[in-house]
Amino acid sequence: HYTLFPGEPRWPRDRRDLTYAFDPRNPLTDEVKSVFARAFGRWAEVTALNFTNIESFTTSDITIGFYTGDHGDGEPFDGVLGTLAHAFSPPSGKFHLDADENWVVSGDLDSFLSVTAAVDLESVAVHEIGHLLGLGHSSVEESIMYPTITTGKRKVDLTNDDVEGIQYLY
Ligand code: TQI
Ligand code: ZN
Ligand code: ZN
Repeated sequence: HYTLFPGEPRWPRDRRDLTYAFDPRNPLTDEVKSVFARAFGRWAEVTALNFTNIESFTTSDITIGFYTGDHGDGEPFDGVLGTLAHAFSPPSGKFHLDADENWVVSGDLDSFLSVTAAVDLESVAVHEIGHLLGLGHSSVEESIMYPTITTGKRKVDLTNDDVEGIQYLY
């Protein structure tokens, strides 16, 4: 079953149109940006939430960046595997990814086979956006919010449990 953060934090009712921006210090390809757009889309599909990519990193609701090691928030990244990414509960909007991971963007099976310790970016993004919106971890193994991911695997489809959790909040 899904869980929520203590106090059930969520984005306020009058904030259904949320903006996100990428840290200008790590310029990303359109392909990488489209992976995040797809990941947001999976949650937008089952809620009244809308997500728009804007340029301004200082004014967006959600901020996304790739960082290595200690990046100033007291939760340093740790190189390949271990911690892959973290996101904070509403209304923080901070979504950080470990730049040292071997992120797989295209998601096709061949890219997993050829990359050591490959981590599927879209799978991690869908999970972390769940946290950004207020979901904790789930005990349902197939769910997006289950706290384990298999390297070289892709898990991007919301389960009923994920949908029930997000629809309770929004
Ligand atoms: N990062 C952890 C996570 O996102 C950070 C974390 C631990 C956390 N406990 C938390 C965040 C409680 C919010 C609330 O779960 S991670 C997975 C999964 C990670 C883990 O790098 O370990 C995914 C990132 F679910 F597979 F374990 C993405 Cl999908
Ligand atoms: Zn961080
Ligand atoms: Zn998690």
